[in-house]
Amino acid sequence: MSSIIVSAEVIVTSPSRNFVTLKVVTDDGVVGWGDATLNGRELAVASYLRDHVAPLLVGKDAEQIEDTWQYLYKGVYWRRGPVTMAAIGAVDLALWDIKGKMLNRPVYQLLGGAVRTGILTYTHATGWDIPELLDSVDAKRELGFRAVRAQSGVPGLSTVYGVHKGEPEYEPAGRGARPIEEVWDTDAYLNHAPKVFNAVREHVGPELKLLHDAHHRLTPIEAARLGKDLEDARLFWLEDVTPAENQDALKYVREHTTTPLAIGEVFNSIWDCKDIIANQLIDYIRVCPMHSGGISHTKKIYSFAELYNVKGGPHGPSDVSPLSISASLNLALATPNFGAQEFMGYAKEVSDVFEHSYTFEDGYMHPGDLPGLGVEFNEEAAKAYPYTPAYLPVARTRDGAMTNW
Ligand code: CS2
Ligand code: MG
Repeated sequence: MSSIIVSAEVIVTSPSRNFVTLKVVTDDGVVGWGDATLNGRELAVASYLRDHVAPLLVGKDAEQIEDTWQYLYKGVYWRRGPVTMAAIGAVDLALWDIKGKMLNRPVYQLLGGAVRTGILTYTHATGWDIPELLDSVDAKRELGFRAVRAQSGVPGLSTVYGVHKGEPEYEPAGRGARPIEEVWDTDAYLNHAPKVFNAVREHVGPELKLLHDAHHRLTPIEAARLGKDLEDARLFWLEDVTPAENQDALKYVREHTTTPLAIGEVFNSIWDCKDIIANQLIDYIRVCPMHSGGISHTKKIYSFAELYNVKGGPHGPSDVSPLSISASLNLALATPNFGAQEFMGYAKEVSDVFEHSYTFEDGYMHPGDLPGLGVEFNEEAAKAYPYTPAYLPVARTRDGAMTNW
């Protein structure tokens, strides 16, 4: 059986939100799909793939996944970065999908097989005030989740990351030609957060795994204060307490608190992760297999993290497609050092385009046992959802200065 790539095509579609999908076809007609969605910069990755990568894939052997990865990483000179690594990630996902289909096995079986029966999965609960948040947490528990991320409104702020205003689900990217601008007030947030999480822990009892995302907004000492203030709430993890570029900052946080830390969703290569893992500055690494160079590269990050007892905790928002979720679940099933998979879920129309086989039951997900990634892209259905620009918000402090959204 030959596996020479005869075409590579990029499809941008927008069922409820924008997604970028790579379609790779071999001379035997095997089709592999890869996700290449970078929220707010989708067209940059689409062009990188369409204009610079797809022509180079034609004629290559689809079975040579690692060599193709090395070719696209070392052969570009300008290495790393979110656009480059999402493009490489999409190719990697598509080639693993093809290899699984050629061998009639799900990808996790090609990664060493399952080391667990299911993948602990967390989802998002949100509320503008504490009662509304408690109702949202209860609703997620009733769905069977054993781990829930809680995000609440902050008195005095009209918008807060992670909290939606009545829309069915939280979608941060607003449609339009320019990002919306939000106001952020760290003091108000730090004063309110302990009340929120003590109330949630009081309400749910000791069993439920509680998570929270600070979304890159704190200074090191503010992060240390928040971690300390939330210790009674016994979080499963506190995420993105500080902007991840300055990893040494976490040494100060670690000195002050035992609250477990998770960082890495904006990382895109092992080089971003090396020091933060080797210096034990985090407990969970949040890389998403597509954004961090694909299954092949993320597996290397997880293996490195295993040396330091750091666990995988992959980013799984609604702004990566079901192809990425399935890639993440396949990798998680075969990874010994694993914590929890994020899964926000999708609007109904996403399933019209991405026909997936992963399942959720009693708090755990499983990728299913269809060959490859187990997700098929419906090209006809995709035509009904044309791309329109959408951007993540920007955030300013009350004095008007830019801050981290
Ligand atoms: C968030 C993301 O899910 C998370 O942990 O940090 O939803 C993030 O805000 C979005 O992926 C940005 O597009
Ligand atoms: Mg996050």
